[in-house]
Amino acid sequence: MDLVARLADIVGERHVLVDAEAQAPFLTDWLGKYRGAAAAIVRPGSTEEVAGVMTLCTARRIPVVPQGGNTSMSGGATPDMSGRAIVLSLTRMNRIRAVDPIGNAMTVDAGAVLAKVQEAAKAAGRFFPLSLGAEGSCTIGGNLAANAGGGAVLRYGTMRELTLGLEVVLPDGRIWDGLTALRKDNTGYALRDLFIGSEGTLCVITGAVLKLFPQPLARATAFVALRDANAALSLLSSVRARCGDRLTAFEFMTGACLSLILKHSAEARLPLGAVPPAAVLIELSDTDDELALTERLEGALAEAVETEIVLDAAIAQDGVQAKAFWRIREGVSEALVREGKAAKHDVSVPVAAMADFVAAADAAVIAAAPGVRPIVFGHLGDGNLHYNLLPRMGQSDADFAALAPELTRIVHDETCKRRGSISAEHGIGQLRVSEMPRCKAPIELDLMRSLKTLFDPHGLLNPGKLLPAPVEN
Ligand code: FAD
Ligand code: 2HG
Ligand code: ZN
Repeated sequence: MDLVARLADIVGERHVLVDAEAQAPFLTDWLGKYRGAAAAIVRPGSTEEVAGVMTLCTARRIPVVPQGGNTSMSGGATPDMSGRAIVLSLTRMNRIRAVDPIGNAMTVDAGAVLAKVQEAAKAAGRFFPLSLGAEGSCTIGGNLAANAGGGAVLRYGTMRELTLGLEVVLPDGRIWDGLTALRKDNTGYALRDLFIGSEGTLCVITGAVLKLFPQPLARATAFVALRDANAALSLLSSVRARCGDRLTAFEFMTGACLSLILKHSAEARLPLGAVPPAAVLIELSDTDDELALTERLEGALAEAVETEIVLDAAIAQDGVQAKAFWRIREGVSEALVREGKAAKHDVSVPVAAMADFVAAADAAVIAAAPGVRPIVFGHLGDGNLHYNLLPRMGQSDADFAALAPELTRIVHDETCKRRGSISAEHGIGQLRVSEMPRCKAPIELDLMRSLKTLFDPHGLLNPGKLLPAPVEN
């Protein structure tokens, strides 16, 4: 029987898409950088159906590209152009399976949309802290596969730290039910932590047990103008000393980011007068009362104004204003897309080295490509910067695309010099795969390849992503 008919037997005919128009949204990425082709888009409705699809695809040696909300920033969920692969879309599997307010845990399907998971936690009087610009469409499976970070990592950690248990399907169709909610379990190798961050190359994640936290009842949010990244680091250190764990987010943007947002969003309004050289968005949260929290933030900022670390600051007067501050920060990616095709980098370096990194990377890329426009923002408190480069004004896409690999090498060299990482949160996907041999130790690549062969001996899961093909001797 042909492949499509067999897949339809497993998931139902309606859930196997072969029509070009129906397939289109699954075959390109959010940034519009990659395009692929597929034998079918397959939309299973249960873990057993995923297992059935994997068994069939392994028997027939059909590549499988797992996909959630398709918001990857590294081309991680887009198949290649061969048309041999199927895209396995998990979005029909979107149930909240259980919420346990006493154990502070919830069990969800991998295709559940992040915003729905946050809402379900809230409805139970609890809080799920992962928060990012794509939360209205990204899924828990994608968040896990990418080990997503976002705006609250400083306080709560990345997806790996927010997860207690996993359910996965292996390429041969076996199901591992690791859906436990244990906080302590020392019974050998941490498979859960290996699968998280594996970018769809080792298994298909079908379910997860997530950690819940108390609902923060108070928030205080400020938009702060600064001279540069050095001032931002001084401010981070003093706010942290005064506010401790209440510091939830510390997000950095250069003046160039703010100008770009103002250019592309008619409704964006800066809470400060003129566009400053740099800015940070600070959020404190607590289960205590709001007045005390706001006073704490005001105190920290007043001290920083006195010592001339801060040029100007606005504190949100209510939730609506706080949301407007966040919209500015989360609008940078969209503004970048509207401006042109950026060379995207997602690096982390030790927090103390961040200002030095920005200065060195800016100088090096401008020397290599005069007029290139660094648009630098990100999660400064986590040591993670989105170091984006836009072409010089008037430069054609083709000209800039020819230059981009060299600029990427420069940015990554500055990163590695400081013992940093070339992907802090977006993953390697296909965007960074060619940089892996330059930036990862051979022993690490070797071990990763051995694991890949163990779990996926025929190399069928998400081929071409994360791991570069080995060099033949
Ligand atoms: P997809 O894009 O569908 O897939 C991502 C990767 O996971 C692919 O490799 C795919 O093969 C794999 N995958 C998906 N589902 C499964 C599964 N069930 N089993 C196995 N593998 C699977 N990321 C951050 O970390 N922090 C941010 O602040 C952030 N902000 C963003 C803002 C915007 C506007 C956008 C568009 C993206 C942002 N991202 C951010 C990037 C992205 O990582 C997240 O949006 C999200 O984690 C991806 O989830 P998804 O469901 O869309 O996954
Ligand atoms: C963010 O922090 C996202 O807003 C997207 O991780 C970053 O567009 C980017 O480079
Ligand atoms: Zn980010």
